[in-house]
Amino acid sequence: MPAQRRSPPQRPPAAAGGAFPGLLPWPQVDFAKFGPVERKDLSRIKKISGANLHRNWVVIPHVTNHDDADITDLEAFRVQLNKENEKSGIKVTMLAFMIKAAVAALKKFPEFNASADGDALVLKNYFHIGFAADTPNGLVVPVIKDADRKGIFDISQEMSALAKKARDGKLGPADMSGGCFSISSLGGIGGRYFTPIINAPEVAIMGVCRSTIEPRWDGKQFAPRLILPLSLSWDHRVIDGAAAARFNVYFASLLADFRRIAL
Ligand code: CAO
Repeated sequence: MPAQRRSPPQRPPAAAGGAFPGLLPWPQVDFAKFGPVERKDLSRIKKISGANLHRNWVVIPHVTNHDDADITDLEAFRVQLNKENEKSGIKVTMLAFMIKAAVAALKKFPEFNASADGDALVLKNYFHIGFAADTPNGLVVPVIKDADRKGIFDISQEMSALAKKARDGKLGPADMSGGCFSISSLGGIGGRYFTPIINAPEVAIMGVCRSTIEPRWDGKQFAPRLILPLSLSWDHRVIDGAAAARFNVYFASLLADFRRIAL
C-alpha cells in the first residue's frame, strides 16, 4: 500500500478510551514528521471488542495464575481418535477436551460459573463455554451452548462450524451470547503463558498456549512429557487466589487423566 502523509487526528485514538481524572492527556504526535505513515480505520469488530476489553481491563481486578498440564496421554488418545475417525471428516482438537474439562471444573467450583450482580452472585446452572476465535477482522468469542450435554465429537464439529462462521464474518449475536466461561487458545500459534482479559460478565477465562515436550521427574528419572501451559485470569472481587489455584490444579488433573471426568 502506498505511504500517505496525513495530519494527526484531532481526537485521541480509540486506544485512549475515556478520560481518567488526573491522568495526562493521550500524546498527540504527528508521526509523519518522523517518517512515512498510513492511516487505517479500525474494523467494526475491533472497535466493539476494544471498547469491551478496555472496560473489562479497567473495571475488573484481574489476577492470572499460571500452571501446567501433562497432556501426554490425552494427546496420544486424541491422535488415535482422529485416526479411527478419519473418514468422518470430524477433527478432534485439544480445545474440545478443554471445553469438557472446563465444564467439570465449573461444576466443582460453582463461583467460577457466576456473574456479579451488585452485592450478590448469580450462579448459573447451565454450561455455555465461549472460545476466542481469531478472524481477519479481529477477535470474536462464539459460544458452545450446553457443553455439558455434548460429547467431544459434537463439540469439535460445532467449534469448527462456528470458527468458520466467525472467519466468514457471519456470526450473529445469538452465536456469541450467554457464555459462562471462556477459553482462549493460542496453542496453534505458539507462546508460553499470557494474561487473558476476562469476558465480562463472566468471572474467569482460561488462556492456553502451545504444548511442548519437557523433561519431568517421574520419581526415578526425567521422562519426556507433553506439557500444556495454562493461564487462568479471574475476577478477584468474586474469586480468591486459593480457589483459582485449586481450579487450575483440578483442570490440569482432568487433562492429565481424562478418566477423572467420569468421577
Ligand atoms: N499445543 C500444540 N499444538 C496445538 C495446540 C496446543 N495447545 N492447540 C492446537 N494445536 C495444533 C492443532 O493440533 C493443529 O495442528 P494440526 O494442524 O497439525 O492438526 C494446529 O495447532 C492448529 O489448530 P487450530 O488453531 O486450527 O485448532 P484449535 O482447535 O486449537 O483452535 C481456534 C481453533 C478457532 C480457537 C483457533 O483457530 C483460533 O482462532 N485461535 C486464536 C484465539 C485467539 O486469538 N486468542 C487470543 C485472544 S486474546 O487476544
